[in-house]
Amino acid sequence: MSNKVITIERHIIEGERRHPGATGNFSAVLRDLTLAIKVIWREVSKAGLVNILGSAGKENIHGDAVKKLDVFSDETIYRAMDHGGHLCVMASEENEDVLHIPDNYPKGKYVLLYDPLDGSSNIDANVTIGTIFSIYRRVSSSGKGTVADCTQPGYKQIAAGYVVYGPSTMLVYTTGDGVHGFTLDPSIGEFLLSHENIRIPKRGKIYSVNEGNYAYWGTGVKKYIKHLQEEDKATDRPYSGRYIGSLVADFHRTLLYGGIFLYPDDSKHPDGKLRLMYEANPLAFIVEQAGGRATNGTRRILDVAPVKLHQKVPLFIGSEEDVLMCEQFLHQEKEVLAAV
Ligand code: P6P
Repeated sequence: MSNKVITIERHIIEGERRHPGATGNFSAVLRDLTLAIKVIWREVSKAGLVNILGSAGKENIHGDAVKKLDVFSDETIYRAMDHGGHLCVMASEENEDVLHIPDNYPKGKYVLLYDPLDGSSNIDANVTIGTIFSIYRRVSSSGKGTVADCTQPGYKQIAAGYVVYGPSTMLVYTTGDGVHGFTLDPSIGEFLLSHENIRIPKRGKIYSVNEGNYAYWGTGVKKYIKHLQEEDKATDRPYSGRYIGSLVADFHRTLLYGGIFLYPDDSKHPDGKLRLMYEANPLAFIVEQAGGRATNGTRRILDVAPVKLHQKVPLFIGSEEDVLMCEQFLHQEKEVLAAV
């Protein structure tokens, strides 16, 4: 007997039914977002054919060359979400300021933050890229949403998810009730439940970091990576190194296979490179819901108090035992520095 065919729409609605007093608005937000993701998938999956590759001739606020697919994805999500009446404001990694809901549309009680197409530097090489999103309840009382609505600490998230546009396209999300993965069936254009209640292994055998930054690393990170590379059968080392350079792809592999992904702060990236609101917080919510751990080296990612919309944060994320081991090396470095 084959497994039940459960679409993401059905999963969302059934999940909401388990929350007494749920209004259905939240389900509508996720459903609208899923439609936008299917539209992005359609363009990403034919990117090499319709010559929409190449730079849009613009730079985003971080100075990265913006690819046309980035722009398309950013606009697709905004247009899919601006009229539903469930959001009071949005914020995108590609836009410096918050994105207001047009005056002619009603404002709702939710906030959507998104990275429309993460890993975009890989687009022309046909390497896996992704979309990341976070949903919060508004903190402002009514009307237009504010920057404060978009800079809440990560533990306030009510949902988070990502899409990985790879050999198959998968959508992974949590609403605080476990982590669930859906694989897109292109023949019917539906995301079908394929990975129910994903749990990250307590420890893995893969580390994922850009070793090209070795010269900039602190001694704690250097000693930790060297530790993983040493042979020691008693502690199942050495680990394998895997780095795609596309956060969603590196994180998705870490979530399913275990291990650790790290983008540390270093002398070239004093605050790390990844963004707290658009990357670290949603993935931290997901990894904790799957039994893993995420820290900036000194504090749980979800407890970091945001000070600005696009702030960067060091990220150490993955299997609980691997992240705890990494933290030991980081703390030893701080103790040595403090003793000097
Ligand atoms: P580096 C892609 O541009 C990105 O934002 C993430 O997807 C990825 O993890 C990281 O940057 C890669 O950065 O410095 O290793 O090329």
